[in-house]
Amino acid sequence: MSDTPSLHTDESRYSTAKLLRRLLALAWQFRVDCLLSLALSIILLLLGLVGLQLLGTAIDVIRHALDPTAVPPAYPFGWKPPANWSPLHVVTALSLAIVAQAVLRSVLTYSYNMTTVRLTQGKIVPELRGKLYSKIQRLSFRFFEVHGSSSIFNRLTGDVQNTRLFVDGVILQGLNMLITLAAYFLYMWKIQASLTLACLSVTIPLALVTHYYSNRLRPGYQKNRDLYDGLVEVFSQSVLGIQTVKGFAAESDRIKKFETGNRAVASQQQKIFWDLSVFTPITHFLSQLSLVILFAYGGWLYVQGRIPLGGGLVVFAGLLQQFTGQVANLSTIANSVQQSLTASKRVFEVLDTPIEVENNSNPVKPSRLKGNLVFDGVTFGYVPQTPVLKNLSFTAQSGQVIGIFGMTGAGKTSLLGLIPRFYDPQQGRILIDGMDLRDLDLDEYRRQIGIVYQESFLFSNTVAANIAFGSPYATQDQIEQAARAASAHDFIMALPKGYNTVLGESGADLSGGQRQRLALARALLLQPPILILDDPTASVDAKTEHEIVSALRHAMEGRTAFVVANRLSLLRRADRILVLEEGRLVQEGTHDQLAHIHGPYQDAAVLQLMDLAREERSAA
Ligand code: DCP
Ligand code: MG
Repeated sequence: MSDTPSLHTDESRYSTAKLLRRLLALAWQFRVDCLLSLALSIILLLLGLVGLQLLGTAIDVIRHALDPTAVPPAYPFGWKPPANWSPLHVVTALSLAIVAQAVLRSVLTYSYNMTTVRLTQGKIVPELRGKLYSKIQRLSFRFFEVHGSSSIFNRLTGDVQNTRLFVDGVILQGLNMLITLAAYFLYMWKIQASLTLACLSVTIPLALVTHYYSNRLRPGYQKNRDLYDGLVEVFSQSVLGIQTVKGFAAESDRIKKFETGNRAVASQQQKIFWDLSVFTPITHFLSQLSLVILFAYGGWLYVQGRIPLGGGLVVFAGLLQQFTGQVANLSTIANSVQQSLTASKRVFEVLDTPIEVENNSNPVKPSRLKGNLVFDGVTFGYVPQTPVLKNLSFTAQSGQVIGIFGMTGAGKTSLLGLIPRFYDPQQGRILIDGMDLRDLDLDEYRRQIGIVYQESFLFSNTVAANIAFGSPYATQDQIEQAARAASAHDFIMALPKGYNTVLGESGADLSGGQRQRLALARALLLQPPILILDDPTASVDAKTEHEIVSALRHAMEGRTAFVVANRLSLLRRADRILVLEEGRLVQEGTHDQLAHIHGPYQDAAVLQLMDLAREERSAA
């Protein structure tokens, strides 16, 4: 299973105290809804107490009717039944009041549930999810290099849900519990003080046990989330890479891998449940114990004549049972505390990740650029200690086509990535029309760059929408013009619905060359002064290559273009070719110049020419 590395090695940033403070701040943000929900639960509590009191009174009325020597009933709320009512009338009236109380409680319970759901699912979750999503969209590439997509998905879904659990499952439930316990305690104390203390003595071990298990559960939850990330990763990669999986007949391998992960998650889950299944019976046992104390000690008090056997004792038993029930609820709350702490750490980690490439405080919004680009002593590495581009300096004039040539891993894609400022170099600077890239408004600047990657991502949408991805306001005419310039118009018209054909996931129903031409149309629609092409013909056949190259010839006119290519067909048209070797610029010149100088370019040229000659000979 792959371990997901943590974004922040600085664990002190996520100490329990700090997490709690941030979670409380989250709840404070929704204080009005929280108060409303809390108010409803207090009303429910009071109604419940009224119901119990009415029940106690009814019992005393019946007892008194059967045995006039028994204690006379004490009526609640200063109410007294009219003198002409028989006990039957009184009991009937009390019963009706109890029913009314129950009906009112049902209605209020409904609105309590609705209020809480509206707060959690209607407000907190969408807010957190939205924040997380926009943060993830803005984060720099490094974040995605460190994190698996599954870990990101899980944070956006499950962890957001468990973070909000802190508000309803911990704060609201916890406050509700405290208030309820206080009210019950006072009520019981009023009925019989020493009996209350005796019965409630079990809450101390109950609280201790809860504390112990709460601490024990947390690392388990954390581990569980990490394992689950790994499992989802195996799954999502198998789906995304299904072609490779099938091509290499690796299905049974993947299934085995999934099974291992599946079992790991299951046994981890079981460990948590095992802890829980020991914990829950202990708490139940302790709450039952309090009832035993009630009967033993209460019976003794009755024999001593210190407590009457009547409605009061029934009310007491009812209160006690609800009291210990609430204390046992502590386990649920403790569980929620741990779950929400684990989840919120994973959510906050993302929210706290610094955006590495960002606008400075006062960015310049460039007008249309000319496209004079200068690399000035640029050194860059994905990890600062291992540079992949070393002290690179060159100049590209507006309108020039710059070819970039080099072995695989030489740093070509990395060089291209610095131009739209996907990364910042560790040393040196990059200037466009004399301005440092770091001073420009990122979005405005990037909109002036058209990019075609080695492999292009197409969205599951229509052809037209894919071409217009970077220019949502483009007209149909403009889209077609861009498609023509990219030699894509003809094959698009041959698709079942032309420009309105919906592409399968990741453009699976197009050929490699067709996808590249759509990507080129997408880049050209921006009318960018700067065009970046990362080996656009790497994965196409010679005929398609020829088509793309002739499309590109038009496309590059009037733009500063950077073209990575290994085939000479594209490079020979460049105004200048940069030859990279292990991140260093080792040669620079036109095709004709470089072809006559001993070096890596000449070697490649000779090899390709020999291949060509051999092909021609075997064809003849
Ligand atoms: N590299 C890295 N992290 C990344 C991308 C690349 O550490 N996210 C490393 C791998 C290589 C070096 O940087 O050692 C240069 O990688 P490039 O992708 O820039 O190499 P090329 O584009 O030249 O190679 P190719 O022709 O295969 O595309
Ligand atoms: Mg590359």
